[in-house]
Amino acid sequence: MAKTIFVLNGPNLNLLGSREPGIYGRETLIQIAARAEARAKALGFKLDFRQSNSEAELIGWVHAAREEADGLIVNAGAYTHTSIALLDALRAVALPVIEVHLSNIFAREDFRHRSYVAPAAQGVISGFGGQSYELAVDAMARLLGGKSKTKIKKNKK
Ligand code: CA2
Repeated sequence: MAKTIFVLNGPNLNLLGSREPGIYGRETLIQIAARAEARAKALGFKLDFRQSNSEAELIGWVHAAREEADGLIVNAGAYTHTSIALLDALRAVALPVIEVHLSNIFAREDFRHRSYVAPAAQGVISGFGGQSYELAVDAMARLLGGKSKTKIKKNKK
């Protein structure tokens, strides 16, 4: 059976495509999800793509991932910069976590440079717009041992 990757999206990401195209691009979250799902399918994984404006709901999904998922890709939106509760939840779930952002948070305001999610993550992908999610799927597939694992052929001497 295909391994499942939860992709959790935080507050206001449901507004993508409608405002702030200069920062976040013109794609909607639904379009981003479709591209990421196609990438996951090609690599033999299943995505469960979710968005919530509620910190409590996001934490509930992290808890549920313990039973229902093999890895987590998280764009916590502004909770990235505020939520110790989300950090604690991500640390408690013994699954690989990849933090993802549409924008390059390090090229923006100082308050966005700090991520409370990052200490719980294997890595952070930030600044590639909707493509950040596809890159995160690639990275997660490698962590989980999917089809994208690089095979090095040794030459017989
Ligand atoms: O770059 C990212 O992915 C962010 O996680 C997006 C968050 C922001 O608070 C983080 O610092 C970086 C904001 C998402 C809000 O998205 C909007 C989209 C359209 C209109 C208004 C907000």
